[in-house]
Amino acid sequence: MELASLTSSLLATLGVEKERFDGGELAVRSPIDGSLIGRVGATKRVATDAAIARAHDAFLAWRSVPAPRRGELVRRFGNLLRDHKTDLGTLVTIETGKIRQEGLGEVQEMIDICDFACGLSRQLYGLTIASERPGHRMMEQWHPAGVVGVVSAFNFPVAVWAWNAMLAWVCGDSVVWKPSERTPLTALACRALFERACRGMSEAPAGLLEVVTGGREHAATLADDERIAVFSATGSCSMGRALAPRVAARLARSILELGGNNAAIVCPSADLALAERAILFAAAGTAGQRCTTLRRLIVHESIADTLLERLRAAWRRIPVGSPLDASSLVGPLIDPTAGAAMDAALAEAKAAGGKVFGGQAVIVRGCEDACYRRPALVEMPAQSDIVRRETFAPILYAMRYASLDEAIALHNDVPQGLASSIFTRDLAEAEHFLSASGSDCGIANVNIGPSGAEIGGAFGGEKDTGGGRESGSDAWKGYMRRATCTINYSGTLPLAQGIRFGL
Ligand code: UN1
Repeated sequence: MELASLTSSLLATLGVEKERFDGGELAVRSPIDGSLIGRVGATKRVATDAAIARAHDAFLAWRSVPAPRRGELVRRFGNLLRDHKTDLGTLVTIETGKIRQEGLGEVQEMIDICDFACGLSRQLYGLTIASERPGHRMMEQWHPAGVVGVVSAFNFPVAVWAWNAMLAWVCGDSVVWKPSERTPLTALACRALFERACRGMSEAPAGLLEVVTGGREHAATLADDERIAVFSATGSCSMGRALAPRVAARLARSILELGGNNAAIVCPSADLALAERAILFAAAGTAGQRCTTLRRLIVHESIADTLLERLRAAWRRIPVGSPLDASSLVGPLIDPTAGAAMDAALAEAKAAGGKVFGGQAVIVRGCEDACYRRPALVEMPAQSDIVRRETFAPILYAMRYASLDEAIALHNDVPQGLASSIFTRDLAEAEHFLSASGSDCGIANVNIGPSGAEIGGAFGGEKDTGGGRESGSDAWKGYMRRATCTINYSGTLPLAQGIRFGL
């Protein structure tokens, strides 16, 4: 079936009306074959303003609905995702080009965060704190923050939005979502499913989810708007650099999840068969287009020849092809610009003394207008500028080390600080890597690759990655405001710090 008709039948099943993805000014193309799969309207400035106003009104009502009832809405949404996992997962594949397994995995990640958020809706705990004054009690309360603006990227078009939106909703917030202009169709599908979840739940006000479609200027509008209390953005470091100062200028809160330049250190004691499998998934999976993709390999010199030979053998066998074909492990890059960026990075690596293996363009029959590349493995003499930059493509740079201190120094010597891993069977090496003087990333793993995190942990990273935390653990606190409350039941008025003040 043609991708356009497959897309429209999936959208119809998911409840999206035809006029929403037909006839608008934004052309949506599938990276699978470059064909047109929809036309979405760009939200006008006045309509964006009205959407934020509706979201703000929704917040004013929603904040007083008991949190477990808010969790019930998220539970309903999660059940609809279960019912439509295959449809939405296929749409993710068509719109992003990720393979079917990963499209389904992305929807599973949404279902998981729904479960997590639903449980969380009964656990938005505050502390009780010992007061220094007699007859006083101190406590913390967590209250809804307001409207959460979510700007999401093409590579995880729905899961990362779900990390934000599910927490926001159970926390009593409303959401205005600006999806990537490359992936608005999956966003429309999520909105349709969410509207279905809201039906039959009288407490759910209209405006809990507003979707605005468009480009950078739409993201900037959200960043600038006083009514957006929390601005959560996922994307490149340059996008973060452009938007974060605008949010800071109005003293509002940002949650930033920006670029990664994730590395793995492979130690002499590592289980090489396990490391090889982990490296393959982390470096080549999602065609190298995860923020957590493995981009740098730091291998002990005693095992480097063996491991790199094994990896070259694996790289030679990676099936590149249409992501709808069950035998493909690597699908297309998002667009020709991404392919050109990959080619330019490989040329720069070569000029810096790199030995490039793979990376060639692949012509997939019937998909000649798309951009397929073989994953590249590049042995580098040093961590040169190109290695220190994030190229959003399947390029793995390999370097050698002699001492673990040297490896960790190399590991941390990049601007980004998202995900990291070490492969070792030596406990002391593993602990050193996880310690304060080890990996400087927000995610540090032992004997698994840097990508494919579970939703239960807080997700995000340091340095140019932006410092934000989303998803599990106590990331929910970023979507609420904290009130420190002191209650005096003593009948007298002792002042803190023993101050005496009175006539
Ligand atoms: C991203 O690429 O922005 O850990 C998110 C992972 C996924 C999420 C990636 N769970 O790779």
